[in-house]
Amino acid sequence: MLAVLLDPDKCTGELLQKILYQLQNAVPDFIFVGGSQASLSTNRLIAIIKQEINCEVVLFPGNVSQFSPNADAVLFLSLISGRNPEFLIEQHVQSALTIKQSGVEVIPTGYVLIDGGRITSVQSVSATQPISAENKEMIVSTAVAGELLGMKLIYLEAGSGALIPVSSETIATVIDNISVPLIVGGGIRTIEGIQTAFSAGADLVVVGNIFETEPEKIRGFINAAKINEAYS
Ligand code: 1GP
Repeated sequence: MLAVLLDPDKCTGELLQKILYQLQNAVPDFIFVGGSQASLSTNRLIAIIKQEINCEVVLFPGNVSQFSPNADAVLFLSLISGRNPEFLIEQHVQSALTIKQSGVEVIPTGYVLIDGGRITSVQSVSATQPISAENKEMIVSTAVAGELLGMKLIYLEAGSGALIPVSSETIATVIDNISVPLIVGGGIRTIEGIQTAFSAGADLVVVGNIFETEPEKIRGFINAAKINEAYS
């Protein structure tokens, strides 16, 4: 499956119009909404998406400010590759009652940041170190720890705009060791890139950055993911 990631602070004006036009013609499995920075625009973007497109909207929040009761679900992310309590539990405590009372579906997600060849926003904002892409043992142990802690999804993240996406070897090794679904994202810019991740076993691939500069590519990616789904 494919999720198109929209950052509420970047997807505005003419770019948003172009993105909506694409999404009206090819609907992805999910639209993820989120970014690394605090945002007051999440509600507005979700309202526009809901008005224009028939697709599940899943929050992929960088922090508590990005929660919206208008989403269909929220990835309740714990940055388990890092050692910063702010993103392991603090943001969760701050948002727990609001999220519970909203009735929005909550998906506990183990979020694993892997070095993607450059310092990405998630690394700098979270003030955590990514796991080296070479350190397969640490990556797998972290993913399995997330599963054992009860997380329902594991998300292997190279960081938005990463130079090097998570490798197919890493995806395959993690898949072999966990029994919850696997999300993969960060630095995937081509249809071949999503196909590589699917072939390695990713259940859901997230693509965002490339569509901010080339929104006209959205339809092609979604159609390629649907073909892949049909044959898998
Ligand atoms: C980022 O995994 C997502 O958190 C998607 O990455 O923006 O590089 O596609 P890109």
